[in-house]
Amino acid sequence: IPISSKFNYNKYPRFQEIVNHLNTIEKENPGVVRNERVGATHENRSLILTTIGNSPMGQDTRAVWIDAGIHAREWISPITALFLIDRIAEEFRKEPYQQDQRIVGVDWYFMPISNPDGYEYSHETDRMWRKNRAPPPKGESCYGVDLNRNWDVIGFGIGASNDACKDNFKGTKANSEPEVRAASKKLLSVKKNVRVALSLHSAGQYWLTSWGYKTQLPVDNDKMVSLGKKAADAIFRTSGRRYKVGSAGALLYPAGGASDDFAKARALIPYAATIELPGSHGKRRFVLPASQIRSVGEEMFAAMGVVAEVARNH
Ligand code: ING
Ligand code: ZN
Repeated sequence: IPISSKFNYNKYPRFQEIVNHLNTIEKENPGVVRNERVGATHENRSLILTTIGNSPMGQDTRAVWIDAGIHAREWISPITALFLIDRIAEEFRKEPYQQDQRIVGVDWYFMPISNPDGYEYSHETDRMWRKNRAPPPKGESCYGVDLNRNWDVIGFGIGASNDACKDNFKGTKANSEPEVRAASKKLLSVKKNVRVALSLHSAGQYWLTSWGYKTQLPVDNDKMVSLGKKAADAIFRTSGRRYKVGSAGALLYPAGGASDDFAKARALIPYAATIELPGSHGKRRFVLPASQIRSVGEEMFAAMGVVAEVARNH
């Protein structure tokens, strides 16, 4: 069954609609797709890990890890993860001679919506909300921690704020947030076979390799950039969009405590990157028309072929 008939990818769904569709995909792909509740948010929403693959237990099949929706207002991120889950599951359903062997040759771990409280808040109250909805620290009145500044890894605190009212508030300490605790614990538990870790954000069309916390490049920068360039080529061939490739700290701004640096420095995943998906311009840059969801999904699926191939051969 093609994905098109199953879900409306012409609008941005609410959190519950995402969860419902993940459950539908799980039901329709027994033995291939599995959803697991790996934690709960401050407002008690589920943090979901979706696993795709049919490799026998105990076999060391290479894997890819993808988190999405860490930032509330970057709506294109969770819906792209959902599209990829749909599209990858579809690939597993095909007859072997029709399958993209790169896609079905690895296991996939997705955290498709890593900040459900913030996502819902950005739908209901403040479209430009970025953080989670952590209650204010003692003696303060502002809500929310930047979940891409809270991971317990070298560089924590760099390019982040101590001020609870700022958009890049790092939290009272590393790993203070339930969303980060759940994701990082799960990544550490599956890291053995994971070769590529990606974090989906917006906006700006960048493939940003680690390090994020400093401008200096890692010793294995070349191989990470080379994957980024191959992925950017696949994207360009699919949609005509151009993504810039380079290290996050050098190309954007140094920022520590992000999920990609955690994947590389703590989970020791060889390839780590943050992908800035397309957006609009200026103040509304996180507001991408819903009519673009499918083309972003298709270009990212094309990139996933390259990612899976590298993961499998590393
Ligand atoms: N951008 C990322 C951010 O967290 C980033 C960019 C990632 C910088 C990793 C440094 C390290 O600020 C968005 N759009 O969130
Ligand atoms: Zn972001």
